[in-house]
Amino acid sequence: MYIIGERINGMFKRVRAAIEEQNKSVIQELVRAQLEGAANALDVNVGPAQVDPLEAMHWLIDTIREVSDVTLCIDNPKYEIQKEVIPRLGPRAIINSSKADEEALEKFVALAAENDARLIALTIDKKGVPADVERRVELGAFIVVKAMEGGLPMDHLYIDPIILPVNVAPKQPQFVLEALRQLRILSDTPPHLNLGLSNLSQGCANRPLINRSYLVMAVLAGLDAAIMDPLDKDLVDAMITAELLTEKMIYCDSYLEAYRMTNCVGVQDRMGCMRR
Ligand code: THG
Repeated sequence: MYIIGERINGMFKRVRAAIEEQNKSVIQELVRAQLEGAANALDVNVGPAQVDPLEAMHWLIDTIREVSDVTLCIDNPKYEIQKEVIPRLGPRAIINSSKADEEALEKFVALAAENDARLIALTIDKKGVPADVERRVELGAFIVVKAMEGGLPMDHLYIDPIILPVNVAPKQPQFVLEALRQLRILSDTPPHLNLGLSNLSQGCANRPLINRSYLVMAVLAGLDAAIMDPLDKDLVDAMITAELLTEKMIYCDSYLEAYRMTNCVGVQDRMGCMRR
């Protein structure tokens, strides 16, 4: 699983305040903690902070870069912002995200291809998030075609079938699992599949348990990337165990530590190895 840490998001009150007050230490502590957790990349989202969004994005990136060269996932739907930021980040940066309409996809695919960046594309069209499996898969197929036409390698494409809160949309978690199964067999080299996991439990009790239970099911359905909370050790352990049980790794008594040793940036940093 490619873990994109969700914590640097203005949706969280502390982060919002840090952005508004330009308090670097709050952000830099979240970088350190998420890399110590199991993050492979960090999502960066200005959220509802009362500031210029482009300036705030630059400030967040500069603040993160003072302490780490970890891969960043720029979470903003506006092309104008992505086009300013992505060329400065170097290869493997992640554009999060494009909707699945022709105009948006052509622009975002070109931006990703030109900069050797990766793209998360949502199965959302002008009518919003589909209520069913079929439309999600149809939009997924459209995204794959547009990526191929624009010269973006499948390995750089992440399709996100959008998970919604289970308390208001009780059928959607099952529909998204089925969409993942079908999206995985869309093309010979399949696109990666991503979810913003915490959406699922917004406004619910037992949030960690709901997220953890669903992540295990989603791994079985083919999910291989998630924007999620890398500070939640139980969540990460459940994900690693789901990967063990679907034979993505071989069992050994210390499989949890073995996964972290080989897959996690924080551990690699501590060991003085290359960061990804
Ligand atoms: N797909 C893609 N990108 C995404 C999402 C997605 N980016 C944003 C979001 N969804 C994923 N990130 C989060 C981050 C935080 C929360 C949910 C999803 C969250 N925040 C608390 C809340 O709303 O209750 C904040 C409150 C607080 O604790 O201060 O749950 O789906 N591609």
